Amino acid sequence: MVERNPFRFHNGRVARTIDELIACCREDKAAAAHHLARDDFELWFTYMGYDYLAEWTAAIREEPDMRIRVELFTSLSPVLVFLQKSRERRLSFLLVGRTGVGKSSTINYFLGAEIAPVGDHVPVTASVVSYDTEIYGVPVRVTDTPGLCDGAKKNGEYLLDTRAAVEEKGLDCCWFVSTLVENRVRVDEIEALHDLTVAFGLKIWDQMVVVLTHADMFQAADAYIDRLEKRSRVLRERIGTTLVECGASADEAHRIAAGVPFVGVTNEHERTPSGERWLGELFQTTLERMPPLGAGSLLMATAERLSFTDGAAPAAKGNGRGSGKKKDNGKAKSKAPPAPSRPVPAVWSPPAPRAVQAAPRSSALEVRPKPKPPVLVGEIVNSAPPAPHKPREGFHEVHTVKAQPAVTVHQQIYIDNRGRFDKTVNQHIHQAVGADVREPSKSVLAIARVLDKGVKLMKGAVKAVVGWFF
Ligand SMILES: Nc1nc2c(ncn2[C@@H]2O[C@H](COP(=O)(O)OP(=O)(O)O)[C@@H](O)[C@H]2O)c(=O)[nH]1
Ligand SMILES: [Mg+2]
Repeated sequence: MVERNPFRFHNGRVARTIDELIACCREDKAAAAHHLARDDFELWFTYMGYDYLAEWTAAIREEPDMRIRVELFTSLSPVLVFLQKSRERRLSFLLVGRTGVGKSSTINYFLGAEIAPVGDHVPVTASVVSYDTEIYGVPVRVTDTPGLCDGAKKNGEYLLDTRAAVEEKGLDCCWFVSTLVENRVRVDEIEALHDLTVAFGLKIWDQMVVVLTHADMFQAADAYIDRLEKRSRVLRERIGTTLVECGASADEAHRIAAGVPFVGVTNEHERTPSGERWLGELFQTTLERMPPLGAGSLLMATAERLSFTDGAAPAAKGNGRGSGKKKDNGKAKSKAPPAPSRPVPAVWSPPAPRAVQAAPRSSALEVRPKPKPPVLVGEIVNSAPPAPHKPREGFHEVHTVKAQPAVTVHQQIYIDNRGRFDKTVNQHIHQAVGADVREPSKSVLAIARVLDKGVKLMKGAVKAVVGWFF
């Protein structure tokens, strides 16, 4: 972190980094109040180049009650630092799976951007491909491994390339993508998982999510659930065996394999045949497998697509923005078991250790109907000014290409603020910066006001952090 000119408190203490500054403020609230009143922090943040924090500190000046202001400052500044750090790094996904299983389709849908080309041709040459892009200012790299599962001839260099592509800045999540259409685990797939484990070590399994596509191939919910269970079981067993072959002890292999989550998806529909909104499930699961800063980056990249309910009872009726008009709560209930109601904690506390075996659950996320490929509103390249763009109802404009040749709309993801999502976010933030966001008070409304005014990109993500206050 920054180490230029330290901040000197009037009581003689010195903070060299923002973390130290906030720690000092937490210990000595009077000193914090003293410097907040004089706008000293704002000046220092500006000097250090932490514009978001400077903006934030300036914005909370609106809060007349100094006690609340100090509380806001000490509780949320670390969160902003966390988000800023998350935004400055690169979000990195690794995709493994046979050609044609739906890797590109799923990652594009998931990230809300056309990152990897979708197609069904088998690669002629097996070489690692990295797609670098930026989503809402967050650098994103998706590394695809064509050929790795296709029996194409590969050598040690191939895996070295894969490692080089993802390890330079760290890997956030690895998706092993396979299709539900098949019941057997293919030799190619197992070999690929074996090679991958040898190349990356067992640690790659901490970040693994198994994505099972083509759920739409099953019309009956029972048939789908049955296949999902069987396929997950068989794959899990094979993963365990592979891990042992790669040098893991039997216990270790069992523990790792048991912890790998499986998510059934369909790139054709919003819901799986059993009625679950798979995108929310995949989002939640992926978030859980990521290191804290990776989760922060994912939030930052998707912040504009996330929105939050206002804290009214989640399932009983529509709760304000968005979810109310979708009228699908009832439908969801009739098809899938209702989400277990969770008490809203007054104060965040560390979550209980997670059960190793992921239990089936309903997602806390709500997802808009499947978007068509990004809607091209206009492709005006001549001098005529483009017609004013009006986002489709329920969508909002998220990206305008330079000179307005096209406007892309994405789906919104609605997150139930009582769900697991918030807990996961809090957990990540807690791990990353030790920030403990608490006190459901009017101060939080002040945060919302402040965030509405500035720091636009962070709005969704910070709301996610404090979502359950509303
Ligand atoms: N029915 C169905 N088709 C899919 C699904 N996912 C992908 N596809 C189609 O399968 C083909 C290959 O998809 P792609 O994402 O390019 O696969 P990749 O080679 O693994 O990246 C494309 O025609 C997709 O439209 C799915 O879940 N269901
Ligand atoms: Mg592809």
